[in-house]
Amino acid sequence: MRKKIVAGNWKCNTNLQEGVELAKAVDTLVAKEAADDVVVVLGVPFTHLTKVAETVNTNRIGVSAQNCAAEAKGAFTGEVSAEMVKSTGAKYVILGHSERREYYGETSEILNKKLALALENGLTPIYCCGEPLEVREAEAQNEFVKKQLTETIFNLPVDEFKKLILAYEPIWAIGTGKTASSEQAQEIHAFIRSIIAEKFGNDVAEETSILYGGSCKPGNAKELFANKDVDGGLIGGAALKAEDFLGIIKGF
Ligand code: 3PY
Repeated sequence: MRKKIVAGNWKCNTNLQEGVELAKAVDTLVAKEAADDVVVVLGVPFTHLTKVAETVNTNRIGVSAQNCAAEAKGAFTGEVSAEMVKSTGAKYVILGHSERREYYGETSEILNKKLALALENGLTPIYCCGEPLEVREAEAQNEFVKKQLTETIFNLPVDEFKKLILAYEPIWAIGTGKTASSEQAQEIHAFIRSIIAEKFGNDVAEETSILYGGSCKPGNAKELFANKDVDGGLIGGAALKAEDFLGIIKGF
């Protein structure tokens, strides 16, 4: 049985104090109201990792970075390595988010280095893929996503691949209020699972959790998560309010 996962991506929001308050509120609500079989992850800014990991019950809530350096260590001013992330108590790292690809020029080559370092340091990558609007309009989303995966995570040995969580995030649905319809989400999730099966076999494909991201909210989580190939969500704006985040977790 593959895992059901709801991961928040706070992006560049909240100062440290606000972040700790939010983490506390999520921790309390999750302890009281969330189903035990849903894995909950908080993707917080680097500056918050240690404090958030000290604040939440890390047996229940996983802490995630939103990025890590493509180098292990050295003269790379401003970078935060996978080893540093791990040393804070974080267990996950979001990699390949479209905002990183688009605004910070993260290519498949860079992402391969980040993936290798994250895995070497025992972090679980939450690996994002997804197409921009013009690709969706040209109905070329499957080829686009396949290329993103073929150039990166499909190069991993199967035992490493099995450690990943995938997130499909259509770029046109990120922060726009637009959501892929439940059918659109199911269709591409099923496609992603089928290409994982082609590459690594059915058993691996069946065990891989594929999250949906892009304007997922309490109001649409239930419908999205009801799809057989949607195993949870990577949540942007709605993860910044504890009640909304819980509402999404309860979508299962
Ligand atoms: C969004 O839902 O806006 C996201 O980008 C989640 O990562």
